[in-house]
Amino acid sequence: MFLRIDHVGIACHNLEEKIEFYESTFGLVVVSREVNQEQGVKEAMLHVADGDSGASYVQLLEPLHPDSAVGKYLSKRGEGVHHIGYGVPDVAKAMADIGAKGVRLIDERPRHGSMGASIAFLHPKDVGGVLTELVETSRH
Ligand code: MC0
Repeated sequence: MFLRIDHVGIACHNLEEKIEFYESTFGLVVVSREVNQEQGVKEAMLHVADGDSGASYVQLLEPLHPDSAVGKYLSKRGEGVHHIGYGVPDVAKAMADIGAKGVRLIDERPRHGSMGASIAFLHPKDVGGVLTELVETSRH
């Protein structure tokens, strides 16, 4: 069902500071920056590696406002890993298959994600406390 880990989403208070840290400490390179109003985030994708089934990234996330998903997460838990995004070949099919197993889907239909991907979230309470994202992308 999963092709790869597409990205690990990391919540932070200051996107520019965190980009600087990941660039200078790990030598990662920002390949995309976006503001996603629907998700309430300003985010950057930093390329980690390429594999046969596509690339993987670190996604740094700064909330646009305190009552957004990432804003609430930061105030409750502080900075850190916010979610894991798995690459899937067909997000609608993955949603149907996983939903049929009793895992709550946060999204009723795929939404717009980073770098043109179609995404959907699974409820962390049904995935052992891990907010899980399904990512369908044609990028490699
Ligand atoms: C909240 N909880 C989490 C969590 N966020 N657990 C693990 N990981 C997370 N990231 C837990 C809380 O600790 C709490 O547990 C319970 O879930 C309810 O949390 P809440 O703070 O009351 O917040 P809710 O219920 O209003 O919303 C939580 C929910 C929400 C996961 C449904 O954050 C959501 O819809 N997330 C999906 C969208 C999202 O995260 N967008 C931002 C990334 P306790 O035990 O205290 O009750 S957008 C993105 O990443 C895009 C751009 C992309 O990848 O391309």
